[in-house]
Amino acid sequence: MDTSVARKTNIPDFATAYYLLEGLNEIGIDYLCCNFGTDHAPIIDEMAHRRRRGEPMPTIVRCPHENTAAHMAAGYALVTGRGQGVLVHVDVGTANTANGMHNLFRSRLPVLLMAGKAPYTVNDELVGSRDTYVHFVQEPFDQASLVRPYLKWEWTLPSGVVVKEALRRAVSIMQSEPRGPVYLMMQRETLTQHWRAEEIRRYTAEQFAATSGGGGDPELVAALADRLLEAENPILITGYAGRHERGSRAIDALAQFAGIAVYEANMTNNISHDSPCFVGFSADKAVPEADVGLLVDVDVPWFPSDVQANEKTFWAHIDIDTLKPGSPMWTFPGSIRMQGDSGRILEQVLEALKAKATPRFKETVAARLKRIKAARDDRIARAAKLAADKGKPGAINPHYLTAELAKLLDDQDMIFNEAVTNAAAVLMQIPRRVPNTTVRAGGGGLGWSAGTALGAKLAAPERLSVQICGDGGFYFGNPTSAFAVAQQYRLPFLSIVMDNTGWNAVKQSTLRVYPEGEAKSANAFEAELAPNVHFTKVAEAFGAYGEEVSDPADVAAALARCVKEVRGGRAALLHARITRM
Ligand SMILES: Cc1ncc(C[n+]2csc(CCOP(=O)(O)OP(=O)(O)O)c2C)c(N)n1
Ligand SMILES: [Mg+2]
Repeated sequence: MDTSVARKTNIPDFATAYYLLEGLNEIGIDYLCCNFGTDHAPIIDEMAHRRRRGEPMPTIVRCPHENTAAHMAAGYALVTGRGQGVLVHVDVGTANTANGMHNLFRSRLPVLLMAGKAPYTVNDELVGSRDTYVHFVQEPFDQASLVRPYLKWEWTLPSGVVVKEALRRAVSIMQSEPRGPVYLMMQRETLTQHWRAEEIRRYTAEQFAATSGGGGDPELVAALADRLLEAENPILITGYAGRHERGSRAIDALAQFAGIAVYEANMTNNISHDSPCFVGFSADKAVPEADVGLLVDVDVPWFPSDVQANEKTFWAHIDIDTLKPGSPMWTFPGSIRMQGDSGRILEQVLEALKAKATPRFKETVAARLKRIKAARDDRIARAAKLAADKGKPGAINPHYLTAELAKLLDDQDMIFNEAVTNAAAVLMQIPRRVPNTTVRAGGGGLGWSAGTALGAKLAAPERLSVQICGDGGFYFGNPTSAFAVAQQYRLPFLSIVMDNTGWNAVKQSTLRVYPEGEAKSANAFEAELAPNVHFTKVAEAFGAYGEEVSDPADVAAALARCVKEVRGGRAALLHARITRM
């Protein structure tokens, strides 16, 4: 029901907060992940008002910690492509989302973050005026600065009369490529202002579209096709083309037609790992030898400190974000760069190449595909060898554990891989066929996988949603908040905690910089965390199923029991004591 119908009642007008909720519904915000405070009194009252009147508004998910709320929006956007709303409390709630905003921004995921602002009147001049201690201490000079490095747009709503216009602008910007977070702040007095329904204009999706990524410049497309026609050793590295099915299909089709070895570099899985052209997760050895290289939707194709790129390689950089304007430094090559939808651009390249393909080209490709197959077989054999060692009691081999998990998963099930120094085991041992089903954060803020798994489950209730994290990552993820949401909103997810007794990444980083340093001599890496903790108790406190496993002989059965619980509708946590750091 829109406001024109409401006008037929005897209520002459409504508060801005009423139109805010209606506007959110109109722009496609199905869920508001919320953590409330005094700033939200007008919104909370209008929620009850709309509910009483039977009027639509987003479904509310109350999150005990904002980190859960922000990352739930990430999970939902990963699955659906659509940004949702996150509503938090003034500056302090915003600060608690900063880690999430960093991850969403770096993953190019849309979200509409909203927060109140402390009231500005103090003598009860307006409805919503300051009435409690915190109103006098919760207005910093620049609230948005807490998250500004991660925003595409921000605004303080100046008046309720433009609330729907502001929402439409916010959603257009967050959904335009490259996608990302937007932030709307609202004062209490603005939210309580009353307006007549006809004073609030609507801005329809039909007339206010978002910008999508376009196709490639035909001249550059032809130039790339010419290079591929002559290439001896072409490679393709991608990080996030697989977020769209079209990008995934286009990469696989071009790779198979032109005999291109495909590597994945962080973020998500992009083509089926069964593809004859998929060769693994590190292009380090291939980069110096490539004569033609395609960088497709990728942030970090290799670490320059480890790899000497060849100055003669012709690089084509095709990306929804070729400029990386969110990063002061970005140093990867591009002999040509095409910004746009990688799926569309690679379809153009394939079409151009098909028109030019000679019998000699086809012979070269056939020979190359044999070489690529040998590299594939090699990698698969290496992975199997690593998984064959089960480890020892108290030191389960992560490769074995993840290989056992792989046996229990369906193609559509989703993995959120926050395993840090064991992330490679997850990638190697759980081959995926469906793109965008094993996801890592594009950012570096730990504590994302629990909330993301919950948000993904909200978007796709029929799929299993699995968080795999380290013991460090488990703490960062505000697990009490995550398991509370799982229980309250019936969002069963599986949490697998790979406990190596601390922050191995911190230890390894110190060793990389100072291989023979003081920290090594003293064996003091400042990385050990509390020993003998039982993470299962955290899950159990919220009605979830918990199992602790330290003997490799018990791993398969324990995993099977946990997966069964989750498929049956109850969250579960497996605390695995893996090889110590
Ligand atoms: C919010 C946040 N704080 C700190 C860090 C720095 N950091 C990176 S990896 C890491 C250790 C993670 O430990 P764990 O999850 O147990 O994985 P492990 O390194 O042991 O494999 C830390 C503290 C970070 N990335 N994000
Ligand atoms: Mg650890």
